[in-house]
Amino acid sequence: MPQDDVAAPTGHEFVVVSNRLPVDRVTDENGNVTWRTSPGGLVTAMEPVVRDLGCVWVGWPGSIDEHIEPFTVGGTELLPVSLDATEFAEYYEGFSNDTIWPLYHDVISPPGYHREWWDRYVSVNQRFADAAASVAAQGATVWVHDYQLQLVPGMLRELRPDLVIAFFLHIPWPSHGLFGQLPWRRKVLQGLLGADVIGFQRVADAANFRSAVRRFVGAPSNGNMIVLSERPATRGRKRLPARRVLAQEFPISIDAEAFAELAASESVRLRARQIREELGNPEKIILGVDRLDYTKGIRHRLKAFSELLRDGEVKAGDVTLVQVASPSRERVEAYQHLRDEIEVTVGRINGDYGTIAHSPVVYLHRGYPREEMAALYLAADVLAVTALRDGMNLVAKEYAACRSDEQGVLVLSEFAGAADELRRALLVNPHDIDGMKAAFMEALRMSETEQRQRMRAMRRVIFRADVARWSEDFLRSVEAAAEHRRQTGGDPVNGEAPPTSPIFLPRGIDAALRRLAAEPQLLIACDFDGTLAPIVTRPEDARILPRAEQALAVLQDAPGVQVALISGRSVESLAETGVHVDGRIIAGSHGAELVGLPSAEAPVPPEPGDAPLSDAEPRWGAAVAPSESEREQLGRLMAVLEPRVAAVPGAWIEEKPLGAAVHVRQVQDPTTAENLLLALENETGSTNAHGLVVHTRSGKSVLEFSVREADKGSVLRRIREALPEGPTVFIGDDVTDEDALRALGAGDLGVRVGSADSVAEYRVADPEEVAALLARLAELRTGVVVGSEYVEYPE
Ligand code: GDG
Repeated sequence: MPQDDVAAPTGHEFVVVSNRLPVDRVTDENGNVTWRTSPGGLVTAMEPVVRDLGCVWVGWPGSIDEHIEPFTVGGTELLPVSLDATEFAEYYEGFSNDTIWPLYHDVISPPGYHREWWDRYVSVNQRFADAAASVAAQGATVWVHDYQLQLVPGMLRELRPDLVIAFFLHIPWPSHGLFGQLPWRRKVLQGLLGADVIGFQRVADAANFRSAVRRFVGAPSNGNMIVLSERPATRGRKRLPARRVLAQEFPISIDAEAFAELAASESVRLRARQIREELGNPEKIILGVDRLDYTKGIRHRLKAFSELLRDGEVKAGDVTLVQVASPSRERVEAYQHLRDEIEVTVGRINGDYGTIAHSPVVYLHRGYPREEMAALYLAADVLAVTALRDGMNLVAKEYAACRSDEQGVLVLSEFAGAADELRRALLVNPHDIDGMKAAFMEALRMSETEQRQRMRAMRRVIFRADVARWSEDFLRSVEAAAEHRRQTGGDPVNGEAPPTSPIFLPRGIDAALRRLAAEPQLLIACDFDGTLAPIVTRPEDARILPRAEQALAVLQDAPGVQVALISGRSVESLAETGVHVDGRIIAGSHGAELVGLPSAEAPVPPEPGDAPLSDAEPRWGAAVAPSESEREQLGRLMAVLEPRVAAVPGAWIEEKPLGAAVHVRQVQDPTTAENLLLALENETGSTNAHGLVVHTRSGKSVLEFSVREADKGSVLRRIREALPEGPTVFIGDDVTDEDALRALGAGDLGVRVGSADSVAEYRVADPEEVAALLARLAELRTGVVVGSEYVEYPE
């Protein structure tokens, strides 16, 4: 077996380890050897990171049975790890691509379990670990990539406990039912758990992993943090202290700017026009770009397309499907079958539905330079990503990044990680052929305006969450893990005060918050009393919880986020509590008052202690000032309320610009309080003798009267209409908040505080939990950690 030269580059602070080095060898006709960057998901994603950080990259150079000295390409030092023919067949083609790949992609193809493959996987992983250990400086960070090297973190920890070890899995993690098939499941988990941080593409992947760890290793997790107990020294193995391992999703992305620039170049645009011409100027082009892999759903896509041709919904010449299928794993049997199957299908479709002038499917089994890919993206009216399972799918993101003209439709499988972020794609279940056909037709017929709206929203997501942001987020977590180790020696118990009173948020809400945090535009609307501020006896004593205020302040400063307070209180009374109103939309008196809408004329926000509102001087503009008849009604209302309320000790009237509220919280006897409210309701009801036309609403120990019809639902709708399109979070605790909760739609998030009946999807117990929820959202949106309380999300 050839010996690797692992001695050359030494003492690196940052080491990347992946199966394949990010370069391909090119030999020209004179026999000169050069290296050029190789295509592929991992390489595309890591290239900008490596370019910015500088590092040594450990990996296999792509040739068999050859020893290659370390070399440098574009400032990155490359340390080749050799593989011989048996290792290539058993470690790479066998265990990696014929066991783990199909198993982790939900056994779309049956995985093979062979003990000799496993043995080879172990020995090759050890070689990678040895190579990385030999070039890493004391305390360096080593970032290991992907499913071929799952044992490397554990091996590195044994060799070099000083290292900070990170692992990122580019492919999905299966449910524990499937993962449990693997005969070496515990060893794989233990290998991965050598890392300090394990990154996954999707929330569900990370959750599946933690669940497998609980089940097969017995290690519990606290939220995203897995807690490993100490491993005592045993024969031949040293003691490993108790540690914690972060297992969390970090959805990978692309260098969106670079793709946009490439697509904007004159040569690429010209080439896009040429492509259309070369295809005979069809009305519409559907494009597929995939490695030729059974996970990508190419067969399902072809089936849907061929049925559309059969049904006469599309015609050769009008619509062309261009399928780029880059060669992949060609010696693995399942891939050979797939290729045969696809090529037969393409031939059949073209034979059945083609004409002399037009083939409905243009199938290209080769790789192309990036410029050509960008030109294809520009030429395509529809991009079809119909993967049956896909960690992320960068092609989907690249397409949107290239489309600065905001045209083009993305048909995207819900089983690709990208579907978590690109919610404005036409999402499809690729197993549902009829559904996919309908989506293709919708895409082909979509108006330019709708294409623009959808594409613009997707581009915002991609440009904000680009690959730089991905690596920053990941490396920030790695740095936090390193800092924790420095401070505590890694011990999760000694180093850190255990959380005293963990705050639990409802199951599933964290995933919803992550999704919302990634939206370009977001409205966060909250009720005040009982939601942001604990209920107190005297309404003037109510104060927003500091943590909630801090979280709202952070959110409000984040681009694309709008904060709104929607309260039953008058705006004036809300301002008197000291809650910040600057830069926020404030709906008072259940929406009868509305200030701070971005399009409205800038109102003067009230300051606590300002003179109270007077009829003669309406400070809130026309939206609030009562009309002549409303003023008259207000007079009648007070004439009815005042004597009756004055007769009940503890009851009092809160005057509002457009109504009044009668509070009975301080009335000693609940029956007296209830009787007063009942009497008032009768006196002001529809058949009252006072000529009153008022709207009443009862809340907690309060009955509200308004001379103008308003409810929190209508005002929430009004606020949404005035803002750019995006989802809404609404949180409220009272029965009057149900109107707002009912105004929410798909993609929004409704949270009810307390245990009363509600249409809300989620529930939290009290304002403390609301504060924790907002803090979590602020952290996800901005990275700013608000408050130090520990928040736990039970699964
Ligand atoms: C794995 C996971 C995850 C393809 N053909 C050509 C070419 N490509 C480029 C694409 C894209 C990349 O390769 C493919 O990335 P995908 O994400 O679509 O898929 P996988 O290769 O399966 O990648 C995947 C990814 O890792 C990253 O974590 O998203 O889920 O399976 O960038 O543009 N590039 C060029 N010529 C080609 O012919 N130049």
